[in-house]
Formats: sequence, structure tokens, C-alpha cells
Amino acid sequence: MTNHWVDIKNADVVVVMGGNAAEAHPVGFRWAIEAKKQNGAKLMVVDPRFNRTAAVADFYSPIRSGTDITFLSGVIKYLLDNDKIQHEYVKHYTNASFLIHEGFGFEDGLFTGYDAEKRQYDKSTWSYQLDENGQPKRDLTLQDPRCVINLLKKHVERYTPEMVERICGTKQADFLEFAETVASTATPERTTTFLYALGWTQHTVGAQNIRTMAMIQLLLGNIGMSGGGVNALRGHSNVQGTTDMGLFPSMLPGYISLPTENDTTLEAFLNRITPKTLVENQVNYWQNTPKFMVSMLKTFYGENATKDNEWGYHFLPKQFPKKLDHLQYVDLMDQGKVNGYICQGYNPLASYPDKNKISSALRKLKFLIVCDPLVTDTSEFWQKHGEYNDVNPADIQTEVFRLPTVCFAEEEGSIANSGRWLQWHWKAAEAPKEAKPDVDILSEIRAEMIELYHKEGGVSLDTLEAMNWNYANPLEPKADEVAKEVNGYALDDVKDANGNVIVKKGDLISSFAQLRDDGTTSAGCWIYTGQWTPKGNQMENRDNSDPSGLGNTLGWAFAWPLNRRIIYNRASADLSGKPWNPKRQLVKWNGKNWNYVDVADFGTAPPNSDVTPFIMNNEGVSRLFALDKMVEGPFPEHYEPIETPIGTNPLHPNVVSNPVTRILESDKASFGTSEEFPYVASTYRLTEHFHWWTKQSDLNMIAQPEPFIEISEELAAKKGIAKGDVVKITSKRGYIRAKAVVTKRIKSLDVNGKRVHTVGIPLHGGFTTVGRKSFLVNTLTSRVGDANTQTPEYKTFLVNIEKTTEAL
Ligand SMILES: Nc1nc2c(c(=O)[nH]1)N[C@H]1C(S)=C(S)[C@@H](COP(=O)(O)OP(=O)(O)OC[C@H]3O[C@@H](n4cnc5c(=O)[nH]c(N)nc54)[C@H](O)[C@@H]3O)O[C@H]1N2
Ligand SMILES: Nc1nc2c(c(=O)[nH]1)N[C@H]1C(S)=C(S)[C@@H](COP(=O)(O)OP(=O)(O)OC[C@H]3O[C@@H](n4cnc5c(=O)[nH]c(N)nc54)[C@H](O)[C@@H]3O)O[C@H]1N2
Ligand SMILES: [Mo]
Repeated sequence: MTNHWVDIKNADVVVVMGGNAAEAHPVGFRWAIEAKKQNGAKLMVVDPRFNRTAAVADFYSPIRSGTDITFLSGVIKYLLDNDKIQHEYVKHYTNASFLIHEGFGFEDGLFTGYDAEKRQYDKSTWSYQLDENGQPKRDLTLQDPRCVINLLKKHVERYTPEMVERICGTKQADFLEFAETVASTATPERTTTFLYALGWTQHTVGAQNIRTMAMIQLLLGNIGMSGGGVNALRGHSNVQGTTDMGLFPSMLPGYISLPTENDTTLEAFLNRITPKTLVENQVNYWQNTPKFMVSMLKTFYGENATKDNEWGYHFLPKQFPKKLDHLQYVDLMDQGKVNGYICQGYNPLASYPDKNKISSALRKLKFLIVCDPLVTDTSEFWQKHGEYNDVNPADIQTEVFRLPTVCFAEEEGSIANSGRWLQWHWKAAEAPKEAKPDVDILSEIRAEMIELYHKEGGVSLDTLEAMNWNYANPLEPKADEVAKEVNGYALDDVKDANGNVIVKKGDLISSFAQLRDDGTTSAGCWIYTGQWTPKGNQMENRDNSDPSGLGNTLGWAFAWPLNRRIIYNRASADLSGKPWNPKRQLVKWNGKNWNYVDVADFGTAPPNSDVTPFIMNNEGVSRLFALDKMVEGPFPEHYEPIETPIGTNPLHPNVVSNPVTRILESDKASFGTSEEFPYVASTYRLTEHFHWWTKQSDLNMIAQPEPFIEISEELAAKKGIAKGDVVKITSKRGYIRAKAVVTKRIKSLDVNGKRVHTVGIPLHGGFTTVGRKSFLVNTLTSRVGDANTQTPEYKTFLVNIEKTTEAL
């Protein structure tokens, strides 16, 4: 989230789109209800299903899954056509006025530079025009046809209300009511917040869905504003923490890229990833990357990281020159190229697409280690469970080890929530029997491996031994030791530009502004610096006073970065530092100094200097034109899902789906067509369960005992299915059987002259359960990834449905 949970209450319009907050985030959703109660906010839901959020909304409209870019681009067109944009904000705080390379264009579904053979773009024209001093050219009158705003106008011309209806199946009147309501917040007095989750991310155009919404927020002047923002409602309670800490295949902690094998020296690597300031005087905060990187290497390798060995850079594992993502990893496993797999807090047989392929891949391993508090479908993948796991154990040689871990309530530590708050929690119960904290298990594996290497030899022992493992008990690192290590220490006296000591050797660091690239500081994850300062554990703070009434409660927990609650909050005030709306004041220039309600997101430079609020971008403004940051184009474009029910793209029949979508060679034959599989399937959550774990808990199984699928009355009539009938649902990858719920909550839609029916499938079934065994939903889904993030397309794929006579 750019903002945070409590801040939702400040919005005038709350859009829940691409998520079902009432169901999947029932506690945080109270702030959407507060917005209604306190501000009379309008709650708007656009979703393929009339879901539990829709049930309490002021507006609901259906949409065909996978078509939000069309809908949202229609909104952008509406805002531009009806002059519903916040002009000063757009002019000064976005790249609307920047001139784009003369060579850039868009034609018949493709941006300039497409290479059909490689399925990728040469992005060299997705760039600014530069003047003789290397500065981007701008036209603040916004007249030049090469201005971003004019190119955007042209790009969205095709997204008329008629086209929205034709592609999305949403009625024009509904669409226009939505656009008008959102447009009512183009004034500084009013804001819209967008709450989204997987209904937007789990598509081959997932990242562009979110960008399209972010562009709307920029046009409305809603980013950096209290009650505005781009707000991802995240998943597992600490998934924000896992991404912050670099649990991506291509990231290090603090959103720093993992080097590839081509980055042969630290200097070359840092030169590649550190952005040069593009517009003079801008903050360009990422120019500090070397300080964050060297401090991280000092945390990783301690005294083994020296200037002479490039701060231990060569100990760091590198990714392949081409990103090795999870789709490829399963592929490698399936080709027998992976010996062993440590699977920790993850149940891929249940959660990963194309269950049959995962099952086949796990079979090729020599060993599988599952670290989990529970028995999981993955740890039992080798057992036969009727049609739900139809394998022959005698054929499977993989040796499986189960290492029981504790659960969060059985240990202390911090959890990062969607609003970037790091909150400390304390141990509430002893773990049962042999269960151990994950960190102890990993520590023991480390110690054992080093011993074995010494006994038996092997490659890369040096990298293992170089790791800094400085804990009172190396087999049981404590949460406070790790939290301080992540925060960072002064390894020598840290001095300011005048040579004054600002942090004494041995002290904890208080701010990432104190980090250095000369080996005098450490910090495991720069954005977490400040979580544990010489004043103590900031994550333990529990003062909920709220002087502004906006809910920013700076004394409650610690929010990264630097306890800032609303990112880009400098954009909440105009160029002269005057808040756009005094009731939403976050920062204000009083003529001499800045007054802060939130932690400032900029230097102390006085207003009207050239410095603009988007300090993480090297031109200082936000981007309506994404430059080369997205793989499929600088503007969003509608592409059909890989498995499209209409078999064409009404905008450009020659380019149907995202042309740079992630598809591996070995999966090419695994996609179905609408001739064979005519219905759209989508998978989702129920409040009563949490993924695949609560089927192990009696109370949850009592609340929601039996998985089911949902279809519209129209489809039920067409296929002769009555409620409670057992149906078989088949995709190109496999089939499941379950009972059918026939409901008014899912409507069949008219799309491009065709009737499109949706099959809804809750995802919580499986065969390791205290209740009734049932299907694993990912038997049906496909291995295709979002072009930028590789997130699988779980929300839209094609199936057939038939009634079966055989009982379950
Ligand atoms: N009780 C409970 N809560 C949970 C979880 C759980 O398992 N149980 N899981 C947690 C996790 S890890 C996550 S990531 C979050 C997920 O939170 P959500 O994303 O809110 O959860 P989903 O149920 O996947 O809901 C997605 C919604 O998107 C809609 N949708 C599908 N396709 C589209 C589309 O193309 N456009 C639009 N506009 N909408 C679409 C679906 O109909 C559904 O209503 O929930 C978290 N909270
Ligand atoms: N079809 C379809 N598939 C989906 C989705 C979808 O919407 N549709 N959603 C996707 C999403 S958003 C997500 S997040 C994934 C979730 O996929 P998974 O993360 O694989 O699913 P979970 O069941 O949450 O598994 C987490 C495991 O962690 C264990 N665990 C809990 N606490 C601890 C701990 O402290 N230590 C360890 N070691 N283990 C612990 C739990 O017991 C559980 O077995 O599923 C994805 N798959
Ligand atoms: Mo998730």
C-alpha cells in the first residue's frame, strides 16, 4: 500500500476491484465501512461475481474476468474527455508534459520495437526526448503532440463505453456511473482509494491492471493524499515482509536486484542498477543504492567482507543471465535436473498451477524436505487418495523428510502488514513436541552442511563459511538478534560531511540516511533501518494517539520507510507547499519551515525549488508513460487471457493475447481453446478457510465442510444441472469433480456477440484433511505467467462442465 489500512476511512469513494476484501480481509475491511459511516463514502465493487463485498456496496457491476484494462482505460478516456483531472498535479507531478521519442508508436496491438521471434521488445524508443544538455524536453503548455498526455489521449481513444461493453460485458450505463463517481474526486477536496488483490494480479496482464489504476489515481491527483493511493491488500499476514526481505527469485532485501552471472564485479553491478539523476537537482533516492548494497554485504559477510574483496560480492549467489523463475524451476525439476528441494511454509502441490506437472516434478527428486507445522498435500504427494491424488506410491522413489516447525503464535518476532507497519508480537504458547522455529532448523542445516563439507569436500564451502553468523547461540538465533542485525549497526564511527560523529561505533543505526558505502555500516534490509534504534524496539510501540484525526498514529509500531505512513506525501501539497486540502494536511510549508503531520517524504528543501515529490524516480515525477519499466509496453493495452473465451481481440485480431507473456517451451501444448473448453473458470477464497491449512482444523471444516463450484442459473439450465448435482469440470490439464451451487450471484455476460458463462471455484479443497477429501483446484490451472511478475493466470482459464452420475 502507498497508504495504510486506517487511512481507508478518509476516502470519499472506495473502489474494491480485483479483490474481495469483505471475504479475504474481513478485519481490515472495517475501514471501508468506517469511510461509509464517517464520510458518507461510496463503496463501489466491479467483480465477475456478486461477492460478499458487493453485498455491502453502494454500487456493483459485473465484468468479465481478465478485462479490467479495458474498463479502466475507458475511465481514463472519460476523465480526459470530460476534463476531470487535477491539472496542477498532473502538470507538475507527473510526466504528462515530457516529450517522447519520435520513433515511439503503437499499431495494431503492438508498440514499437517488437521482435516476434524472441517474443520481446526493443524498448529504445520508449524514452524521453533529450535536449543538448541531456535533460528531458518538456512542454508545460501540454500542446506538443509528443507530450505524454497527448500520446495517452490518443492511446485510449479506442476505449469508448461501447468498447467497454463489448469486451467486458459490463453495461454502458453501469460503466458511466462508475466513471462519473470516480471522476467526482478529481477535485482536491475529494479522494478515491482503490483496494485490490488477486483479481488484478493473477492474470497475464496483472501488473498492467495495477498500472492502469495507478494512472487514474495520478490523473485525479490522489497519490500522496490521505484517503487516496494505490492499495494492495496483501495475502498471508507477513507476505509484505517476505517481499521486503527479498524472497523473490530475482531480488535481494529492500527491492535491490539480485546480480546475474554477467555482473562480474560489484562496481559493474552497481553501475548497472543505480539510476543516474535524469532531471537536475532531483532527489533520485535510488542513487544511494551502493550504500544500501555495501551495508547489506557487511551484514551478510561481516569481517569477511572487505574493500579488497569487493565487500564479499563474490560470495553472493548470482542468478543466471536470464531470470530463473518458479515456472522454470519446476520445469528443471521435471527434467530431472534438481536433486533436492527444501519446501518451507509452502504447499505447491495444492497452490501451484498444473498439479499434475508439479506431481511429476516432485517424483524426479531424490529428496524432498518439508518444513511445516502441518502435514501437507505436498508432503503426502506420493500417497494414493482415490481420484484426488491418483498416483502409484510404488513408482515414486523420492525420499521425503518432514521437519515440524512452530506457528507464528509459538515464537516472537515481527510481522509486516499491507500498510508496511512492522508490528512486534510475542510468544503465546509453547510449540508441541519436536516442532522448532524455522530459523533453528535452517541454522542446524547450515552447521551440519559445513561439517559434512569438511569431511567429504565439495564446491563453494568458502561462501557458506563466509556468512556472518554472529548469534549468542548459533543454532538458535533469537528474534531480537536478527531484528537488530537487519536494522544495522555502525561498525566504526559514522561521520557527517563535516566530520562530526553522528553514530558511534557499535551503536544501532537510526535511519538509512546514515548508511555508508565504505564498510563502516551494516544493514540487512535498508528499508527496515529504524525498526530497532538506540531508543529500543520501535516495532513494540503501542501509542495510538492520533492528533490529526487522519489515523496516522506515528507512535504505533514502525512503518517503513522511516516510519512514514503515506508514501509520496509531499504530493499532498502544491508546489508552494500549501496542502491541496487543509483537512488532509500531511505536510505544510509555513513560510520558514515545513510542518509535518506524517514523516516527510522529501528533503528539507524549501518549496518552489525544482525538487518534485516522486523521489524514487530519477526525473522526480510520477510516470503516466512507464518508459521501459514494463515488459509489454509503456501504456496499458487490453490483451485477452491466454485461454480466451472469445478467441479474438476485438481491438486487434492479429494480436490476441499479451505478446510477451511468460510461456515455456514445454508448456506450449498445455493450453485449451474455447471450441473444446467453452466456459471461463475463476478460483477464489472463502472467509471460513485459509488456503489449504484450515482443512486440517475441525472448527473450519465444520463451518465450511465441503468444497463446491458455482454456476449461474442460465448455465445450469443450459447444461441440465440442478443445485447439489455432482459435476465434472475439465480443462486441458485435468479434471475435478464436486457438487454444484446454482446461484444468482454469477451472471452470464454478452461479450463480442457471444454469451460468456463463468464457473466459480473456491480453492480450499485437498486430500490431507480432517474432513472429507476433495479436489485440488490447481489440477485445472495453467502454467502461464504475468509477463512482468510471472504470477500465474489463476483467475481466468477455460473449462468444460458436465453433470456426472457417479457419487463423490
Ligand atoms: N479467509 C481467507 N482470507 C484470506 C486468504 C484465505 O485463504 N482465506 N488468503 C489470503 C491471501 S494469500 C491473499 S493473496 C488474499 C487474496 O485476496 P483476494 O484477491 O480478495 O481473494 P480472492 O478470493 O482470490 O478474490 C479475488 C476476487 O477477484 C475477483 N476477480 C476474479 N477475476 C477478476 C477480474 O479479472 N477482474 C476483477 N475486477 N475481479 C476479478 C473474484 O471474483 C474475487 O471476488 O486473501 C488473503 N486472505
Ligand atoms: N488456483 C489458485 N491457486 C492459488 C491462488 C488462487 O487464488 N487460485 N492463490 C495463490 C496465492 S495468492 C497464494 S499466497 C498461494 C498460497 O500457497 P501456499 O503458501 O502454498 O499455501 P498455504 O496453504 O497458505 O501454505 C502455507 C503453509 O505454511 C505453513 N506454515 C504456517 N506457519 C508456518 C511457519 O511459521 N513456518 C513454516 N515453515 N510453515 C508455516 C502452513 O501450515 C501451510 O501448510 O496460493 C496461490 N495459489
Ligand atoms: Mo497470497
